[in-house]
Amino acid sequence: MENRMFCYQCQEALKNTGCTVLGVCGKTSDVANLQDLLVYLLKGIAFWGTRGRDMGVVDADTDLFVAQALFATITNANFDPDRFVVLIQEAIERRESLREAAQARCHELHGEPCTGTGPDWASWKPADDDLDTLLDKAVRVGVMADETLDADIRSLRELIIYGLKGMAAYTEHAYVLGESDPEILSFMQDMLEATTKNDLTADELTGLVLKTGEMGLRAMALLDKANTSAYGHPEPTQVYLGVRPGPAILVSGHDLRDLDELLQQTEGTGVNVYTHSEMLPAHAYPAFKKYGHFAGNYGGSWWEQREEFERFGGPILMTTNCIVRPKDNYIDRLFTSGQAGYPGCKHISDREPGKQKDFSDIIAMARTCPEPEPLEEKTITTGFARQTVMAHADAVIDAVQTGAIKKFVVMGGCDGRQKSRQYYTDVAQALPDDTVILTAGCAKYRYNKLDLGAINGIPRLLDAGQCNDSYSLIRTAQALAEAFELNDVNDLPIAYDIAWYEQKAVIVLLALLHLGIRRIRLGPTLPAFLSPNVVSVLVNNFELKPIGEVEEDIAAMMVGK
Ligand code: SF4
Ligand code: SF3
Repeated sequence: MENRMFCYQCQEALKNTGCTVLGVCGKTSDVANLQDLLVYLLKGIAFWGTRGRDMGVVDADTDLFVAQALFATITNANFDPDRFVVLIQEAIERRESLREAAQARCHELHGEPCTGTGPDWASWKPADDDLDTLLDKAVRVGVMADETLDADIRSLRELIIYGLKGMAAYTEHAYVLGESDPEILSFMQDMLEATTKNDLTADELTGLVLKTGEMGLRAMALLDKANTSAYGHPEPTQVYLGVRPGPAILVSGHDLRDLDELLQQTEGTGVNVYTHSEMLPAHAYPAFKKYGHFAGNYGGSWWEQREEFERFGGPILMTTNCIVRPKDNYIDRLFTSGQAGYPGCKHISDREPGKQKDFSDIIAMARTCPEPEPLEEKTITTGFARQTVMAHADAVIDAVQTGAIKKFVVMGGCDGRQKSRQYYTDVAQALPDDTVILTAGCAKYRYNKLDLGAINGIPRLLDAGQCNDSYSLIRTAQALAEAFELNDVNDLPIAYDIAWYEQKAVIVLLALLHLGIRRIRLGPTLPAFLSPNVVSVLVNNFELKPIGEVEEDIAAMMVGK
């Protein structure tokens, strides 16, 4: 069939090659193409933004806009073509005003009018407001637009762009909570610009990939600071998975400020609030524990939502990814906020300065809906972020020194639909009793309901939180290396068996590579966007490897391979 789109940014890319007609995720070809056009125009903003910055022209709002727009293109966040049309229009307006400012400054500095238009992405404008005009352009600017481009260069450019998308998501979450870092934002434009440079070699681009990892780590640190400053340090917390009587709202995604404001607005209303998927770790933050109506976590991983949302009965708020195509019988109960979007779902407007988002429609709907149907009666534990683990450092170090803990296995990342992800459940179950699993992100739903026991009071599964809380795992590893007086984190008794799905996992992976972490197992498949030569570089320099058979992988990890 004719290619109507091309996207290979996530782990579920069709046949591990690319989606060409419709996304496996449900993304239509129009949305995929509009996302390509948006990224193309962001490169145009970067063209003028990087040049303007060199001359002292800075547009902080546009710098943040680039992050927000990149965030909107991550897998399973926004499926709404209308929202992408608006973002495209805004990108063009912002690019033009940056261009004018940069050219005016250039004129001032050099005394001559500066009228260059730059390349197509820095100057293209649609002839009219028609969607078809945008789509006509969009199909000519995507990942495969230049068929003659060297496969390794394309691979490295896309690796950088997908890393930036993950970084953008974390950065935007931090900004929402009032933490800022202009260097992260300017780096995004430097890298977008770098992906347009034909004179950069594969080696140079590989260097930029690792720099992207370095900046990704900084974005995760910024978000960690934002979350812990606003809501305190996560504490080990038992989260109830059942339901209680009363109307309810389900909150999913990663945006803690949305949850915070929703909890405030539902307090005293008789409406309970439950978390879903990546929002589960919110229960561990001290600031949210005061809410008696913060009732528990409902359901499992993102990809199981179609049945669970049906059974939940009440309204559901998706604050970010992962949205799955909703069933007709709950689409009118599905709301989106922030960069998330789905056609036919009501989108909650962004907050006005000094005000909260207005969740009154969701709350009013909750009162008219049936109570949630129970799914399971159980509790699970979360909240083992860096401060908690370090508070018990003596016990952890002692357990390692006495041999009670032989190995930590980092199994963080994303979950997904593919059956082969059963591997992670099997590994968690088959790991020897003297191992401890460190996790973060929604990958944990493959094993967080298993009873894995404890070692000297230390649970064998330590969940640090959301995918961005991989930062906590990194800090924990660094602190252990210090405690054991090791210069190299690779000498720690830690193995990495990571699951990826979308672009936030890409930036976490790049952050680990930047830190020089070797012998990472990555699954369930290696990214389709990595060319064979790029895979070879990662294998040769970092001993990165695909997951294999459960028993063999465990045996290898136990001996540090
Ligand atoms: Fe396919 Fe993933 Fe792209 Fe969706 S995000 S279109 S599933 S590669
Ligand atoms: Fe999961 Fe979508 Fe990535 Fe934040 S909710 S980790 S996949």
